[in-house]
Amino acid sequence: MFNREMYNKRMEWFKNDRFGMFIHWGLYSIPARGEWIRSTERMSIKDYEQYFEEFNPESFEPEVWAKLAKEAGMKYAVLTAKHHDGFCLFDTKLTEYKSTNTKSGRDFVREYLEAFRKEGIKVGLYFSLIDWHHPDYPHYKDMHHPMRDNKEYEGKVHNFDNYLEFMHAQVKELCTEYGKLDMMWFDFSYGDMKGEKWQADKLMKMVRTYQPDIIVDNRLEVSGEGFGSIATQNPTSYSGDYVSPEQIIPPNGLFDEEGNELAWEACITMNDNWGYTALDKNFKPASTIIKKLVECVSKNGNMLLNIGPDANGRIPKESVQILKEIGSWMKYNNKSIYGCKASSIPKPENGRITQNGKKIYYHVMENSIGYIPLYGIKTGEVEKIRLLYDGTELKIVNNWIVNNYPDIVFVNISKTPYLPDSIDTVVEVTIK
Ligand code: FHN
Repeated sequence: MFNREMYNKRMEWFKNDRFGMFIHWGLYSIPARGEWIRSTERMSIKDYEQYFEEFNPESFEPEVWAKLAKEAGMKYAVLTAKHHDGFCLFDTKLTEYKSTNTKSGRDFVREYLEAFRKEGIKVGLYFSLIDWHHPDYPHYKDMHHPMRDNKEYEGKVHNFDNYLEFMHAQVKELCTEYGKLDMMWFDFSYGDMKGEKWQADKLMKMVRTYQPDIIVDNRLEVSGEGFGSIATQNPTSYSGDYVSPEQIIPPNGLFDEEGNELAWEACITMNDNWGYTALDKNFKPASTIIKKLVECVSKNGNMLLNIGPDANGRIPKESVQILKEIGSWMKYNNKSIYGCKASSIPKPENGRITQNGKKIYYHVMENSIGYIPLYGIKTGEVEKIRLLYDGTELKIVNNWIVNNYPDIVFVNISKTPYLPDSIDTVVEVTIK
């Protein structure tokens, strides 16, 4: 039975923190053509073996990653403990296909967890339900397996129960040997590979036995497509805790069947790939990402922003630059993100609104001619108005220019045609 009270309790930090770092990193960082390379290029285990032999990320310094995440204002992080290729960044006892058996000899999951916890960042692990390295994972005619159209595998029998035992035992290792985990990011269900096919009820009961407060995404039931039973009044035991839209911000936010707000987290790449992709320089400007983070919060959502470190363990310089620029904005404006949610005031034409109780944050992204209109509040409701970044008092304008519009509060935030912050100038209105 779904316990709504316990659910609300464990979701508190998630709904408060709003901004996290996704980290896709593994053997696929060497060929640098994306984390699906085995599948897209139909590589056999043997073809892919060279990367296992080579993997030795000498520049891996999780402290540097953690400091950068903190500087960017990120409050939680999720690292790929294992992606679809089956390679484990942790010292699992269940397969030899793990980082401690590479030249590096390191348990990267453990080091990541320590470094991020030290910076006060909540820690999550991504765990692929799919495993293209395991002999008992379906190969031929599977929708995604690298050998899906290789006739050599036609008719091969795979003992899926055996795979499930292995997969569950790996999740147990992560849940029992690495301290408190704040989040588990299962990825992903497809076709009939969903729900009880993963023995999801048993899996989730085990996860919650060892990590009672852990937050889990909804992908034991769905992929980036579909919401799953968390959007219904009767979630399954494995519904997960939130919806995980991928590469999209839900246009109108998300609501459950009864119209109640639904927790969600948009996972977004900085360029066009999750894993390090050397030729992909299609990075979104920091200004766009800042505006999109605000958009998520204004619709009751979170943003999980991805980095794909290279084979050496270094975060691409473009991503570093973007994170620093986001950090410069967050440093002065984070009160309009953390603890904030959608406002009942509709989106204004000059930007967006986030709200935390009696504090309404007007994110002004487009300048006006003259005074700035703050929609949805009346003069009599206002206790005070401040520019968020430096606390400057803003007086309500009362003159012949604005007097025709008594239902809108106007302020003067700049004597020049330019907004003080061209990306997003945040005006904090405290209401009575
Ligand atoms: O196939 C993966 C993909 O590589 C990546 O990990 C994303 C992140 O959300 N999830 C899957 C596709 O939905």
